[in-house]
Amino acid sequence: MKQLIKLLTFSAIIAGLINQTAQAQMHSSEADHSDHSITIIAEDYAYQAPNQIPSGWTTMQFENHGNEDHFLLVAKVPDGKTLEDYTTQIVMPFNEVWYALRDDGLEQELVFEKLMPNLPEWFAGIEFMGGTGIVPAGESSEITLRLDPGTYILECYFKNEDGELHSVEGMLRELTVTDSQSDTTPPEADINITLSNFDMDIQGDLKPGKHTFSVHIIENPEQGFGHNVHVVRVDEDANIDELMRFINFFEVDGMRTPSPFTFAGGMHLMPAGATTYFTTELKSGRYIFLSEYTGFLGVVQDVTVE
Ligand SMILES: [Cu+2]
Repeated sequence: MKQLIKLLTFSAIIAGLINQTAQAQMHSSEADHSDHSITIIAEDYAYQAPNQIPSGWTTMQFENHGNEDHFLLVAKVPDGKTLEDYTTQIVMPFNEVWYALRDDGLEQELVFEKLMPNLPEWFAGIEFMGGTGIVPAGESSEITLRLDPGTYILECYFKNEDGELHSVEGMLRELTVTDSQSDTTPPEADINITLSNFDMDIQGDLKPGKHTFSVHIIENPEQGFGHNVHVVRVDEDANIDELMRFINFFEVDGMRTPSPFTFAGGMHLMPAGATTYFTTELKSGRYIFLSEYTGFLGVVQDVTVE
């Protein structure tokens, strides 16, 4: 019976995808106008998502149907590069370095020295365009990004209990953004987060309820990878040093199942100069807003929602 339900759910997803593709084709043959919203489902370990979407602003409803935390990182690869290139030339060298950390005691300070010679030149041409923060099992997250035409990779590199990367286990998918233009406009934000290399500024009324956050990165050439934001719901006596350790991918038990923290929204790595949006529901209590690449593992805003 369980198997049947699983199968039925799967067929429903496929039917939904076919429907979405048909609609997208219809729109592009009509007048290239569409209000564009898509659903991306995370499972242990795969994404269900459309194969192509129009360019412009896209709202992504991300649903975690798995039993572990997952996230979505949206990476634009240089023209001509494919999912296979990304897997073999980018993910695999990262995975090798990860294994060296996990199994051979490689020191974190030596990670880039070991990694960089194994990455292709085109690694520098990858643009991380945003994505969700970490989304707990059974939860969902809504983000809005502006995407130009091109080839994109969807990726989750959270680790399972055995310390295998979700990406290597199957959470990698190609998404084509077509020349057709979406008419979607960005949402109206009531909270504005501005990130620079060493600061996070949060403007707005952080009261309980649903909020749409804008995230803007101030143009600054120093941080090549971009910036991100994690929203984490914590207890009064939470150990913030432990949280900062957990969010560090290079820690052996960092970003790994079982997650000891409750993530509640955010925005994945995005480029300087860009603005993105995420919607999340806040309850009353204490939250940590952190940016792991801002100030190089360390910008933290400790806020009370009341
Ligand atoms: Cu995952």
